[in-house]
Amino acid sequence: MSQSSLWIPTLALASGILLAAPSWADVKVDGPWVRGTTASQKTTGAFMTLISSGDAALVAAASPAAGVVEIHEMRMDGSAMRMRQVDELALPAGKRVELNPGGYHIMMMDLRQQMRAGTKVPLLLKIRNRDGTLSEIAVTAEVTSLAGRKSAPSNQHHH
Ligand SMILES: [Cu+2]
Repeated sequence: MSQSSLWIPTLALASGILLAAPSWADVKVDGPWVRGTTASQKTTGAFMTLISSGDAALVAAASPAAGVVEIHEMRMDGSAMRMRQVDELALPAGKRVELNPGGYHIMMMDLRQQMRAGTKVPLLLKIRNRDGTLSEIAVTAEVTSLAGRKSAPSNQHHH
């Protein structure tokens, strides 16, 4: 049920020109999922693993299923877990950046419909490249049950 990864072709590849340090990062999206909701629930979270080929940052996200979409961070504040909005999430070259229920996540608010398990939700991620240019990645996230998913399945490959 996992979806194939999405890659943005670089301009360098498209034009056939080899650049020593391409400014456009290829960002791979692994295992995107959205937590299911009840009929009355108006917020939920979207989670995934991002791996960028070059230094970049996730600066915004959008979805037709939600009126407001923000990048959030969950962190301990004394003895309480709190979340707050962050301007951006750094994607250092080659590093796996996890968005999960205990850390960074994409907060979907003002939901326009119930998130039903097994359905798919489109998300658009806005990435800022090292040179300041923006690129967008279309992601299709699978809605899980209300209990969600504990960890990214891509971390648990055994052969
Ligand atoms: Cu949040």
